[in-house]
Amino acid sequence: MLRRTFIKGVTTASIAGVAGIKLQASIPHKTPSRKTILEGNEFFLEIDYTTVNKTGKPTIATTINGQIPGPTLVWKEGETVTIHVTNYLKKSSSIHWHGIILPYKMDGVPGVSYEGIAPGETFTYRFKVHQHGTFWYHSHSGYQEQTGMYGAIVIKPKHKEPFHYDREHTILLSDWSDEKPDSIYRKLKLLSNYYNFNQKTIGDFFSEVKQKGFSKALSDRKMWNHMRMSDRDLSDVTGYTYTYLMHGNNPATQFKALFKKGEKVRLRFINGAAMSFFDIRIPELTMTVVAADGNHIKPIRVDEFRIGVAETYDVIVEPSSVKAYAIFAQSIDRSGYALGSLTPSNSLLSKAPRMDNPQALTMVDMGMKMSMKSHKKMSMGMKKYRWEEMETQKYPITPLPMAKGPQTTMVATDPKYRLEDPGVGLRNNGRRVLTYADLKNRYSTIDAPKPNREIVLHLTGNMERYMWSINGIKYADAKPLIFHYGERLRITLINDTMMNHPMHLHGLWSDLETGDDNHLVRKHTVIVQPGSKISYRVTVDAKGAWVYHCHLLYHMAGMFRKVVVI
Ligand SMILES: [Cu+2]
Repeated sequence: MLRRTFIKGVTTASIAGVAGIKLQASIPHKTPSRKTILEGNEFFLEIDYTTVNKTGKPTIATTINGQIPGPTLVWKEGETVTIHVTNYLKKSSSIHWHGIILPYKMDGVPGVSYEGIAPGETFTYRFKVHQHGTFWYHSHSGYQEQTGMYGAIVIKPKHKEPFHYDREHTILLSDWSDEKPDSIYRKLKLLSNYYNFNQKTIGDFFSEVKQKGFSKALSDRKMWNHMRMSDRDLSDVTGYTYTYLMHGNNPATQFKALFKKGEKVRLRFINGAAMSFFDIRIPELTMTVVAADGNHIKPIRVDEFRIGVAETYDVIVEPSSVKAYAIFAQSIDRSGYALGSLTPSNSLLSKAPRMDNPQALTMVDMGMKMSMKSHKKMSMGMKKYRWEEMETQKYPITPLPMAKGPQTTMVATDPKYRLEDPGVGLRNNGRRVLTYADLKNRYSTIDAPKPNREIVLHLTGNMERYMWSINGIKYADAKPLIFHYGERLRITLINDTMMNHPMHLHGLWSDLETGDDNHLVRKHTVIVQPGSKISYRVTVDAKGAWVYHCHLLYHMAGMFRKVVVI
């Protein structure tokens, strides 16, 4: 199946690209700008159906200004932007500005911020830009994000940044499928591992027996069966249906980032995928990470980093040879990759390095207590990592409703903070991999009182029935979370499932506890690793109604909460 994925990208070389055939619509169109970068303080965006070709087969996409990704919007910190969005779809639509701090009515979540944008209607967003850095925007309606509705936002800073670069490129990663999202979701509901071909086979079982002996192999199997999970469940939706795109290009057409020898190049990475995490590296180059989710961090030099769905990272590289370097983004389950070239010439393309082998989840990823024996074995395998116990201080915990039942078939019995853990597939791979423990805000945490209270949220699920929830309660049955205006809240997330969940809180920053209270890194999206726990602090400084949810598109229906600030 890996082969098929690979071929999917390669055979399209001759015909790839956007075909650009417009469907007929009943409303007269004002032709939007086809520019891929729009700069200024007034923007016109059109949501429409466009035929695209990402795989060798023309397919109808939902697009913004006819492009995938939509145009990169360049704003300036301190200015007010006005954005007119017209919906030419036959269905209601919306655009949400991810990670942007703004009045809640401008946040673009249908049913919470506003009613959405009805077919044929134009909604005008207007808000002051209070921040700078790399962000993105996407539809918050149905599965429109999966079918092409996403784009990058670059906000130029008011003041000079504390690092130098000669040029920059914005690189939005995404996962494209010719299949309709409803059909993907239906298949997941029928058989949650439909797209997962890394499942162990009976042949694997016999090689395990050889390695571990029959009873150990059998008891491991029993444990996994009991959990109704497989240790190969790294992604729900894989390269079997996905073609991974780098700024709209498949691995055959390749995204190209130009450089001249001796230049420092800033790369703004955005994960705009619906379901896919990527592990990014540029073989032979060290990347200096300078920003996470738009905010400056203390620079850190790495060979590789994992980017969860909806996260952004800015890195600076200094290519020293006149040649094409591969910008290589493997999907977390190694079922495919996005590929681009950092190249001195548009005609010089890179070659993809070999993908790593898929790794199996371990007891650690299940949040289970390890016996001394297995702990020893584990720490031999991962001797670099300490699982920190960050229980420094206790804050009063506000109890929240919890439910046990069909929504929760998994439970992490011993979840740990695993900030130093690069995650499954990246442990001890011989490369210097970024972890959350490396993320320290470049500046001192401003204006940050100690939390006055804490809430604990369990990320829960039933993998077999493909149901996702928070505290065992799906969104449809849940009451809103109440935050108090002016408070400093600590949120602890415990992941009872074996998937990574990128949790996104709208309207308010998530100040992630990574070991130094004076340099809490500000994020808008926080990965909660399988079987782990993580905490952040939130200054509740924006009134209104917001949402808080897992950013994996097919998890969102259940793992979602409305937040009301009173
Ligand atoms: Cu999720």
